[in-house]
Amino acid sequence: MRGLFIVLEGCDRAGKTTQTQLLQKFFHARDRKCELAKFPDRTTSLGITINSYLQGSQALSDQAIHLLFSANRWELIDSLESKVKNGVNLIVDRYAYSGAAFTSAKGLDIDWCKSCDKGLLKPDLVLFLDTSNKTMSKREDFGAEVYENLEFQSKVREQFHLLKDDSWKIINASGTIEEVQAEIQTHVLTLLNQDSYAPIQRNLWCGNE
Ligand code: Z5A
Repeated sequence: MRGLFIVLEGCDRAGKTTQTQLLQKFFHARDRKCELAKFPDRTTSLGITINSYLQGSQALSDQAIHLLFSANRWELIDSLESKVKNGVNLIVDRYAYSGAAFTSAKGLDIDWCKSCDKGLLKPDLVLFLDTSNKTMSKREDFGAEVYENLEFQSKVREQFHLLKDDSWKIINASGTIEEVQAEIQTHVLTLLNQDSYAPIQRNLWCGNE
């Protein structure tokens, strides 16, 4: 049986990294194979350029950085797909939804933003960690990178909500770490209890979304 492909999305400091790590423990406690991935993946040569942009040391046009974020997913998708097909449950911290939400929040056309990631693997489940921008801004290190200001983050949140589809579950991320994880596990358990899954497909944004 293939693994599940689960994505955690949300605005800055929503708790995605914290929750992906706890969710991996949840899988391991059930003797299920589980690996984590994260976008941007700052370890590749494209990722190193993205990192310089995010830290403010390299300027790039809005279009160029969007294409780099997308290319960073395309350069890694074969390896991610192979893991899922070989039975690894994959939990991914940010994906194409971040790409479309962040760039369209700058005013670029959302359909253009989505088109660059059209045909990537479609997740089985997208857990959107939703919380107020005020709550996020109080969390550690908020403000360290280029997009981390409240006005921009509220636009991003609005754009995220335009991207919801049938694979999305909205999680209230304002609770304690344990409360958020409990809500996440409820949705994951529903999937884990299924006897089989439809084949994973490279059809993100290929339908009517
Ligand atoms: N970006 C883009 O523009 N286009 C794209 O295609 C992609 C990304 C993929 C870097 O992303 C930037 O890239 C990001 C979007 C853009 N810009 N912004 N904003 P990143 O994922 O590498 O980095 P990040 O957004 O800054 O996220 P983060 O640091 O990974 O935050 P997080 O994972 O959501 O939160 P966390 O690390 O789990 O928690 C942050 C702190 O809050 C930490 O001290 C925790 O202990 C604490 N925390 C977590 N949960 C709670 C709860 N429930 N209560 C209290 N405290 C908590």
